[in-house]
Amino acid sequence: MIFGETILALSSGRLPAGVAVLRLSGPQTRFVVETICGSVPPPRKATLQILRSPAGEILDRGLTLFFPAPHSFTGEDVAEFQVHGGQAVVSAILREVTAIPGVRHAEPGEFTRRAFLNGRLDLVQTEALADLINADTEAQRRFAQSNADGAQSMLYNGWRQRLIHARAMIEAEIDFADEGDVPGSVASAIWTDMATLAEDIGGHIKGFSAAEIIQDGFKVAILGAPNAGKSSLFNALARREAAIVTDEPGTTRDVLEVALDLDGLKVMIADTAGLREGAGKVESIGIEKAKARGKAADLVLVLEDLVDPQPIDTHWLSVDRITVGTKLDLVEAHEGRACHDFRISTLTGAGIEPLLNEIRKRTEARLKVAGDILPSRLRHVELLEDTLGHLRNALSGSHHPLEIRAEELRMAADRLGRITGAIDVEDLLDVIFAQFCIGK
Ligand SMILES: Nc1nc2c(ncn2[C@@H]2O[C@H](COP(=O)(O)OP(=O)(O)OP(=O)(O)O)[C@@H](O)[C@H]2O)c(=O)[nH]1
Ligand SMILES: [Mg+2]
Repeated sequence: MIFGETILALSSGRLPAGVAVLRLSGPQTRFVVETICGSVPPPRKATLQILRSPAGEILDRGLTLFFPAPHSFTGEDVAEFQVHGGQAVVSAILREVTAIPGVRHAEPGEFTRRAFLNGRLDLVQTEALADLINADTEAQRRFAQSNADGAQSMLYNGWRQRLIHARAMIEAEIDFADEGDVPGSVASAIWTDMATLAEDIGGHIKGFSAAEIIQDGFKVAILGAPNAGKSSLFNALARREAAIVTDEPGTTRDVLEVALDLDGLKVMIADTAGLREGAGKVESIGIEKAKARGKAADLVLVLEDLVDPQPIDTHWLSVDRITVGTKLDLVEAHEGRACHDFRISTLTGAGIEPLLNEIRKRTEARLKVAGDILPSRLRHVELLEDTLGHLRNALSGSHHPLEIRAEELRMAADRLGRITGAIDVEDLLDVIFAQFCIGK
């Protein structure tokens, strides 16, 4: 696809920086490089050049890289300028280059959008690229990396081919039914394969919860009676004074949250208001929020003061939980109710490491049950569910004419094709590319 306009943006991070990378893509690229740098360097060879404004004023000295179409990120002629990462240097280059007719500033995600429209990447890969750029933890990075490489796309393309093949065979059966050319056993093999596929898709959809844990974090909520030591544990885990701690019951009113990186896994810890009856207006709102957070969590830590135990009612909670006895430093090690899974002291640090290990183990356990390739967006899950719905209609419709069952297979393949963008997705593009920053 040929775009009329050439686009330019700062593709590297915040200025000032040691080096800034400006990226240019489109039909005017050669002309711009010639104008600014005097000549176009050999393809893909970093070349030291002086960058000048069209009027001849020196802008900076830097490395120029030229990637001729179609072997570039966008599939168009692309150039990159690696220049000194000063605000004024970059502003001057942006200003001078966009003053050249046919060149303008790029919109967010526009380079990637061109790459997609030129078939350099499919939609799932572009989404994975956005995830890779936003990845904070090692697990997020690995997950995004494998999807950007095409693992997820390959899975869907393989499934789509199977659906298309099945439909072709079923239609052949319709066409040649009279001639008896397509033996019934072929059709039955096809339906067996489709039943397997339906199971695979169903299992894959279930893996989305693991993808959510990788991407959004394993959600841990700290619950307990007022003064149980929730905020103290929260601060110990956050390794900073993130929450106010006082000896007054009812200190915490809102839900506070910190993200932890436990050996490359993202874990979200929430501190909550102490649960008790007869609280005032503000505190009651806090308690409702605490309960809601508990219900939405993957794991709840139920804290209880070992010195002054005030058990809380948790019958409304159906989430995995760990009971934690607190303020261990105030009791003799053998004292206190021995019914807690863990006993900690935030004062001495006793028991905190084992508790963290347990949280990490539980997070890993939730990820292990899922396969290697997971749907990475709700968008994928919705389309996979549609696909599965049509596939199941085709499978269960043995009392329907074959034409109708073949049509269900076609719709299933169509829905799957919309995930990677093999099937018309014009309406989706704005949503997807809005996830990117400028220069990507
Ligand atoms: N000795 C000792 N005191 C602790 C420990 N953990 C918390 N405390 C004290 O217990 C009191 C309550 O601690 P917080 O962490 O604010 O308790 P909380 O559960 O967040 O209380 P609310 O927000 O009011 O529900 C404070 O005075 C803390 O200093 C501990 O491990 N050892
Ligand atoms: Mg608190």
